[in-house]
Amino acid sequence: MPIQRLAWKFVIAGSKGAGKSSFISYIVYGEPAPILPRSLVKKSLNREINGHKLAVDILFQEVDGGIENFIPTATAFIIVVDVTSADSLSEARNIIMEIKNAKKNNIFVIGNKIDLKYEAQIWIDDMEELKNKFSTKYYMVSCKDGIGFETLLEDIINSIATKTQARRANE
Ligand SMILES: Nc1nc2c(ncn2[C@@H]2O[C@H](COP(=O)(O)OP(=O)(O)OP(=O)(O)O)[C@@H](O)[C@H]2O)c(=O)[nH]1
Ligand SMILES: [Mg+2]
Repeated sequence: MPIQRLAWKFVIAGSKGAGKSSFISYIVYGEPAPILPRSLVKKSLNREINGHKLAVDILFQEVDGGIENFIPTATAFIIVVDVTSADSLSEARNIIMEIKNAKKNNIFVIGNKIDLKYEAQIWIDDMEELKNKFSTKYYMVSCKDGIGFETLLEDIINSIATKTQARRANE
């Protein structure tokens, strides 16, 4: 079976201090080590999805400020929300609307800092609202203690690969 080689760019956006760098660090290195303030990191993976062998290079690009220049080339958008900040949710909503206006999909919302749940201003209901309105998937995580990362990347990869395969099958 031939191996399909794919290169994906994941754009990581969200409010200041929401945990974008920590999220990338956790996904790529398995620990919340502080990395470069504006991260650009690659992770290579081999997977078999729906009977297809894939070799995927994922480039994680942290975006600070306007997302518009990053929309055309992104494969997926990961919007990090700090659950202790209501403003962080408003900012996420604006970013999602901008992506949707550009007719792009593959948007994943990350509710981060759930270790601070007693200080949370945002919870599952708010994430469900985004999901219903914008068809976004969401995950609740803590980049501090690693909760919620068990199947997160696999789930995102599966979701994108399955959509890509379905699209190719229709071509
Ligand atoms: N308690 C807690 N703190 C977190 C968590 N994730 C990130 N932080 C802290 O939040 C602060 C901001 O984290 P960063 O990963 O730098 O966030 P960022 O979105 O990249 O920030 P900017 O690039 O400055 O916008 C740091 O002090 C982190 O240690 C978490 O899950 N729980
Ligand atoms: Mg950062």
